[in-house]
Amino acid sequence: MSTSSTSVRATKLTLSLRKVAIVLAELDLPHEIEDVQFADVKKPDFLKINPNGRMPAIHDPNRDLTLWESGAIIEYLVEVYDKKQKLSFPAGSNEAYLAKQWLYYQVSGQGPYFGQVSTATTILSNARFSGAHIMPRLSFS
Ligand SMILES: N[C@@H](CCC(=O)N[C@@H](CS)C(=O)NCC(=O)O)C(=O)O
Repeated sequence: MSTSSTSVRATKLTLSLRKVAIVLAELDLPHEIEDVQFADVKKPDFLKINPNGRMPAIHDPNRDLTLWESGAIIEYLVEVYDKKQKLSFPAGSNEAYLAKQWLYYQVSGQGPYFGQVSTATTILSNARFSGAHIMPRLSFS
């Protein structure tokens, strides 16, 4: 079966994109990555793709399906394209539920915490360069 190229929209820097890109590469699925800037994800063009204004999002022309949320994207790619179970396990097996457990842990716990650290680090380092004081100062007399 020939597979048309899936388009992935996300800035190349984000961890959420890397997870999806790794799955696409491991499954040998042709794809192209459209480099979306952070500044653009809350604009109307991107909100038409993901009303939550976050990346990554994919469009799979083979099924005319647009999807967002990295966990949903990964589950979709694996269920539809990992027929030889290179990255997945038989549906209903204990291993399949354990894999799901780790996926949910990553998207609901580890991912957001790492995101907060990355955002805070960026804000703090920008503030240091600009000389701005973004942290409230306490003074005692
Ligand atoms: N739960 C979402 C999180 C997506 C997310 O937070 N993406 C970040 C980049 S890693 C983003 O689009 N940030 C832009 C913004 O929030 O304005 C997923 O796993 O896809």
